[in-house]
Amino acid sequence: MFNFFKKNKENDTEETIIQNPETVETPETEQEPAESADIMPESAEAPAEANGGFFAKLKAGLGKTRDALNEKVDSVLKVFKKIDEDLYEELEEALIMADVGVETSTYIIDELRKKVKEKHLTESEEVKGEIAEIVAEILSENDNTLKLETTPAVIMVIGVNGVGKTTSIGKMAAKYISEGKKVLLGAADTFRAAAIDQLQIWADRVGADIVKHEEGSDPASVVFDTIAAAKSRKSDVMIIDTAGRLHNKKNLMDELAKISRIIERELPGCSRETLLVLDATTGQNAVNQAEVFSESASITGIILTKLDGSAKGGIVLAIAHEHSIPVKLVGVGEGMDDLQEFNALDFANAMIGE
Ligand SMILES: Nc1nc2c(ncn2[C@@H]2O[C@H](COP(=O)(O)OP(=O)(O)OP(=O)(O)O)[C@@H](O)[C@H]2O)c(=O)[nH]1
Ligand SMILES: [Mg+2]
Repeated sequence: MFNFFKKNKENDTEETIIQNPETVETPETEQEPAESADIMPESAEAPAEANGGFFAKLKAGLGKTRDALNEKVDSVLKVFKKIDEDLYEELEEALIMADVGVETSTYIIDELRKKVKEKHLTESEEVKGEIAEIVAEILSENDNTLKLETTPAVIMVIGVNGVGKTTSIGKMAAKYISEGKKVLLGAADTFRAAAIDQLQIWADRVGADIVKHEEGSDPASVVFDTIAAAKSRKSDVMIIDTAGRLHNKKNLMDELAKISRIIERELPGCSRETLLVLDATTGQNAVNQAEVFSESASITGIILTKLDGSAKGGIVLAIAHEHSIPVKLVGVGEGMDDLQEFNALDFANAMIGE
């Protein structure tokens, strides 16, 4: 049995993570992490090949969000048949309730007013397609593609405790290896021995190389050695796991900055992604985390995890619109192929399309 997560609990008292207690919400799903860490994901054996498979999975994964957003909008449209102020108000309320955020909900309604005017729409049933289009536009505002152009390319994965960093790294590694790439993992979450073990298990599962040091060692030196190994082994992608918790926020941010400097110095000009992992079940708190991490790290993209257990996927719109950070990957389950590259149109359709 692995005990990574039990350790987590023991450490809870010394944790000062970036969460505003007032906005922290209880995740809607009970996680059983110790169990899930143990089991080889079933879906690893049957990767969804066709795009249709991915879309079906995305739609299923977004089921709760879809219920929250799509159903609410539908019920408003059923009651309000004419396009008038009352309809706009009810729609805005429905968006806010679905965790889209006040600013972004207001923006969507303003855009809707423009479209209604331009197209001379009068019946509320015509509105749904327009909302879906605005949602797709918001999600396409930023470039959602991962840039992994150099050899090695570097992906640094950051985020608060428990959001799904290590799991997402395992899933990414599996994907790149299946594409024939050579993947090297760097265990720079040295805060807990169990974190290093967890990454090692993923490395073994997917057939990636790993560089690791002792618990408590300097994460920047792990990164230094990972870079050296990536150069000598000619790795295509180097993925760095980082600690989600430290004694305080300043330590965490200083550590991330130090790792960044090492990468800049040792691999100048390399393709580099700094991906912030956010747990969709935490709703607006995820948006707060994006704000805090943006202050210290040059985030190039978001990995939004646990969408499958969340009705709060609407936050993806707030993140894309209010923070201009592209969502690059989404986690829709615990299986190895449950991390998908973000596709704005598919996502908009899965969230609010027919
Ligand atoms: N349902 C679901 N669970 C997920 C997803 N991504 C991660 N998880 C689960 O979330 C739990 C925590 O994941 P980790 O990868 O250990 O999180 P972490 O950010 O590395 O955590 P620390 O290292 O403690 O900071 C595990 O049980 C994962 O299986 C997802 O997309 N969907
Ligand atoms: Mg981890």
